[in-house]
Amino acid sequence: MLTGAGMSAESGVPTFRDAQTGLWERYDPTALATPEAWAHDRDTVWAWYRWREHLVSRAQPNAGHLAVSRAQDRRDVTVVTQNVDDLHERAGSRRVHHVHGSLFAHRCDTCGAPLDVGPPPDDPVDRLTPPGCDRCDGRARPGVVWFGEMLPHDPWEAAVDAVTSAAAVLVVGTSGLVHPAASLPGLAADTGLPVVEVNPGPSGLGPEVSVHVRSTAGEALPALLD
Ligand code: BV8
Ligand code: ZN
Repeated sequence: MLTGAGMSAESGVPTFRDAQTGLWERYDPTALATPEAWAHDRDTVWAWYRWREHLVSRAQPNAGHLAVSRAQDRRDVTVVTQNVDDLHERAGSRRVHHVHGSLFAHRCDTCGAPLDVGPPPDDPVDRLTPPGCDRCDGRARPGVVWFGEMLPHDPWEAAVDAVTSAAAVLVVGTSGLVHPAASLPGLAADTGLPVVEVNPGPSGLGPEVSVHVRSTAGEALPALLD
C-alpha cells in the first residue's frame, strides 16, 4: 500500500492540497518544507513543524488506518507512506516505511545526532528557537525530507522492493505529484502489477492505475480490505 496525505484527511490532518485551512493558510508547505526556508527563517519553520506535531498528536487514526492495520494482521501487507504522521503506527500497523521521514524524529541540523526535543507547545506560535545539539553547536531540525533533499535510503529501497514484488498495489490519498514517490505506482504497473487508486478526486496518476475507486480512505478501505 502507498499512502499520501489523503489517508489522514479524515483524521482532521490538513492535506497539502487543502493546506490553506487552519494554521497553514498563511504558509505554503512547498515553500517552508525546504532547506532554504530553514536557512532563511529557521525559527518560523521550527514553529510550523512543532504545531504540526501538536495537531497530529491530537488526531486519531481513522477507519482507513484501522482497516489497513487489520489487513496486516491477516495478510502480508507492506505500507509505504509519504506521510510524516504516526497514524498508521497508532492504528497498530507495523511494517510502515516512511519515505519522507517522520514529524517525531528530530535530529541535529549539523552533525545529524538524534535529539529529544520533548513535547510540542499546546498553542501555535509564529516563531520558536529549536533546542541546541548536545554534541555540537547545531540545532534540532525536523526529521522529515525537505524538497531538494534525498529520500532516506532504507525506506526507499523497501518501497521499490514492495511495489515490484507485491501481488497488487493500493494507492490511497495521494495527488501523485511529488517525485520520486509519485513514480512508485508506475513502477508497479511496469512490473505488470494491478494498481488500484483510492481517491475521491482526480490525481496526477494516470494510465498506471487499473482501477480508480472514487471514494475516501475511511469509506473504501474497510470495504476493500475487510
Ligand atoms: C528529490 C515531508 C532530488 C516534509 C514532503 C519538477 C518535476 C519533477 C520533480 C521535481 C521538479 N522540481 C523539483 C522536483 C523534485 C521534488 C518534487 O517532486 N517537487 C514537486 C513539487 C514537483 N521532489 C523532491 O525534492 C524530493 N527530493 O527529488 O531529491 C535530489 C536528487 C539528487 C540529489 C539531491 C536531491 C523530496 C520530496 C519530499 C518532500 N517532502 N514531505 C513535510 O511534510 O513537511 S512532500 C509532501 O508533499 C508529502 O510527503 C507528500 O509527498 C506531498 C503531498 O502529496 P500528497 O501526500 O499526495 O498530498 P496532497 O495534499 O498533495 O494530496 C492529497 C490527495 O488526497 C488529493 O489527491 C486528494 O484528492 C486526496 N484526498 C483528500 N481527502 C481524501 C483523499 N484521499 C482519500 N481519502 C480522503 N479522505
Ligand atoms: Zn550536532
